Amino acid sequence: MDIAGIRKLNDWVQASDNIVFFGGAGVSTESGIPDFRSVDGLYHQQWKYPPEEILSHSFFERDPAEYYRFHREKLVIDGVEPNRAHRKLAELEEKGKLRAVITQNIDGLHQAAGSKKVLELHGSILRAYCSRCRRPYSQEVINHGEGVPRCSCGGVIRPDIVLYEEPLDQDIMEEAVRYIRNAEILIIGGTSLNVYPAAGLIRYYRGQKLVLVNLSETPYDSYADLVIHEKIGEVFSRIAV
Ligand code: CNA
Repeated sequence: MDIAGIRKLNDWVQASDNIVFFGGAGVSTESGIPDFRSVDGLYHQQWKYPPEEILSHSFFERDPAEYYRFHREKLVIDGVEPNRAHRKLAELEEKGKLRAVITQNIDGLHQAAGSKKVLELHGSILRAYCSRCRRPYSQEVINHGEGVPRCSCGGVIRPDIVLYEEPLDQDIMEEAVRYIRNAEILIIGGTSLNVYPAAGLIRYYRGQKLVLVNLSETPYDSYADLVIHEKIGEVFSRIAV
């Protein structure tokens, strides 16, 4: 355990009321949701197509039945609960220290933990809408139904997530940029920083306290002021509020 690194992070957190967190799939692995790129992540499992292809706009249009098979088997995990990282972030916000959580995750676990200001760059599998008439639907039809869910207008109902090849919501991106640009401490955790444009957000940070908490190395390790290669739930459980 990187005790010195965690102590430094804790000291910085105690002294600040302007922390922003930016995270990815690694934040939810300790809740039992596999990420993409770890050894036991989705990229290393046997599936007919690579996840990036199934989770693309063109694949969804071409073969929604196969998409939904993958979606229900791999993206929807019943009974998951927020872990120590989600909960600590919610507590830091509640105490007025953390301004926003910016996440690439689509699992809704930050909100489940009580976080209020959550910017979901890639949407959420807890929302759905018709791809033709945009009528909203409950998550039940996409996550627990069978076959390809259809709207009364005949259109295919889709999850409110950003598929590969689709643009990110510009309003959310701009808000994320504002939070990052004005942050005193930017903590980045549980992300391989491989997926753009989300990973590019890091360049907007102008402070002196860029913290990376990630199990494996990232392309940005050398930019950070503090790097902790540990499980994020364990690191955050040692941060006082
Ligand atoms: P990624 O590319 O799979 O990277 C995850 C990173 O987290 C890796 O570098 C791991 O080393 C690291 N990691 C795994 N577990 C931990 C842990 N306990 N503590 C610290 N670090 C850990 O995932 P990214 O988020 O970088 O990639 C972006 C994609 C993945 C986004 O589009 C997400 O929507 C998508 N995704 C989301 C979920 C989810 O919502 N929970 C799950 C799987 C994939």
